[in-house]
Amino acid sequence: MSEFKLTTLEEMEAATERLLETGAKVGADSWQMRVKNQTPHCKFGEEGVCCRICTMGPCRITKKAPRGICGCDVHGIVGRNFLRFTAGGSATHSDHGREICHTLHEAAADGNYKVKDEAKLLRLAAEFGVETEGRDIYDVAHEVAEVGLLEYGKPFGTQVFLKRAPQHTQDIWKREEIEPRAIDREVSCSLHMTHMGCSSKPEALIRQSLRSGLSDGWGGSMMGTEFSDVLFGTPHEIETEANLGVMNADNVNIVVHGHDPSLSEMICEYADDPEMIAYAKEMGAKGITVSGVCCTSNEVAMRRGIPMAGNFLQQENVVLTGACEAIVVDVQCIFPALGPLSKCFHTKFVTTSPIAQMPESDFIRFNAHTAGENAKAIVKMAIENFKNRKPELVHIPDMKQKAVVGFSVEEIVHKLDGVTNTQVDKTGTTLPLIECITSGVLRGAVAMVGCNNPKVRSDAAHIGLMKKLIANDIVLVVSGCSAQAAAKAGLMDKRAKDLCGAGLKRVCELADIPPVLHMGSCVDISRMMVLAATLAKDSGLNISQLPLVGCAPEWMSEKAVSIGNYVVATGIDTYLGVEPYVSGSDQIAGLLTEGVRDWVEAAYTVEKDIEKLGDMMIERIEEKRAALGI
Ligand code: BF8
Ligand code: SF4
Repeated sequence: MSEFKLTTLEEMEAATERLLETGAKVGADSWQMRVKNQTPHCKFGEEGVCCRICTMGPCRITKKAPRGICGCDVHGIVGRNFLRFTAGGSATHSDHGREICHTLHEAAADGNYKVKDEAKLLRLAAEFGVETEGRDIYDVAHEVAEVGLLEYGKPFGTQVFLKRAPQHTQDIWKREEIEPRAIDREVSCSLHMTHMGCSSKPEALIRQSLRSGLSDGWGGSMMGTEFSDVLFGTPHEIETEANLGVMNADNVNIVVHGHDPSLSEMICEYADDPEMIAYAKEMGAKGITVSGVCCTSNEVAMRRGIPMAGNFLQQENVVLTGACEAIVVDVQCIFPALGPLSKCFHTKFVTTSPIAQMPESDFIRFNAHTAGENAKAIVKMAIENFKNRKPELVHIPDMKQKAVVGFSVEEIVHKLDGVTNTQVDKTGTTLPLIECITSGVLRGAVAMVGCNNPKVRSDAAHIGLMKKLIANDIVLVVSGCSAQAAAKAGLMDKRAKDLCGAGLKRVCELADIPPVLHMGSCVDISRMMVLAATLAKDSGLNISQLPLVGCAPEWMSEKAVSIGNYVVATGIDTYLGVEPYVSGSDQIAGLLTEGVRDWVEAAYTVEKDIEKLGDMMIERIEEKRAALGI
């Protein structure tokens, strides 16, 4: 085995530079160029002080003009903007979850989609009160999907998954009146509250921001995760690779991008079909390589070991390799830039969802009934496009790392079973992990998530913080583009244990895990919520007492704010490396960074200096330990 070495940021940046040279040759635009045109950014927007929710405006708050025309002050405006931002994220994650419910509702023994994890389906049926005795598994699946769909708009009560939280957390949500009722209701209510002439009181707006976030994390996203597991299998340890070097110059390269695994799962099926492989060979290629970008990539990496070509800010790079026959997208985080960019190359940019329609793309409408035909047509289209490659433009950076992924809660518990002391039966629990933490072998855990953002040197915060934390015996659970940053660097290679402190290194050896555990896509942050809930129940502590914090050092999307809100509202302190648009109101900023602690036992910390951000997380973890006397 070759010597293990992390890929450095400089190496990754040099690879990008080389690709941008190809881009310059063909007259391609890039995000690096567009950032220059867009900076400096609008200050009113950055501070969150611009309001355009009615046509008496737009109004923007300055010293000279402290109120909008309706009389709304800066705190009302900033708070409303923050709530709308959150609602956008909750809606997006949750609508993805809803699509998965529909896919499950279409599942059939002889259909495109089948039930892969029956045990999980039966557990969900019990949780949802669906009768299973003597019933066909597909009847059960359809009824579970229906109950799931009803969670979106049920008229009375609160969301069913809230019951998964420890009683203490549920009590807080009730006491603070932030229990989400129904997913769509919280999104609608957020839009209602922020309509002209409704709420302008900071506390009310931030409370609803937490509630809307919770409707996502303990509702829409959780549904997305659970039902995807039922349909496509619950992830277990699997080997894969990451970075652009996973693309293969000799093969037809299909890149899947977006979030909903329904499409990418089907593409992977057909790309593996001997008939398709034979066709690719007929067309002059040696085979077919499917790789991924963003969360769709995480989904298929976790379940099938499909390699990860890159994360958010690398999506243009896959086209710039000149070796991408098709980039096939579903929803979310897709640069509209891919349309014009693909036209500079032979690449087919295939959009598939009515939710994400873009100019200069080939639209192949994808749905559960026609999924097989659609996927086959797309794979064929890519194969037939191989001959259109311009060999002089082909350059795939020779850069990839091995990664071990697939750490669902079920898999983490399974790994922990391996280190259980046989005298007392702790199998099926998180107790071995809790013991590692109480004994101090592990200091704690950080859930690192979220995007890339040109405001931060790409991947630098993710990778830098992870290296620092593992050296301090803090284990990482990661998802989304953060997970891909880790994988690209090599931090998901089990040999990365050598970069850990002595305690974490020992744990990695005993449990046979890498120090950075890939838990999936961004909707899979719901897995982290279940893990935190399980740790709290198994230890008898409250979630807020656990030496565990959340971190999104390079975040950019509305979804990330929805996530942040539900993580904080679940009692987990959350550290951000990019400022949300709230600095214009000391009251809103104050609530988020301190005030909400009185409600939910956790709050946000924002720090752009990444070194400091890391120190603050370590400090917080140590404070929590000290409070527990461990
Ligand atoms: O949902 S981490 S850039 S890909 S928003 Fe998007 Fe951010 Fe990546 Fe996944 Ni999540
Ligand atoms: Fe201006 Fe008020 Fe209308 Fe907002 S709601 S645009 S602050 S008048």
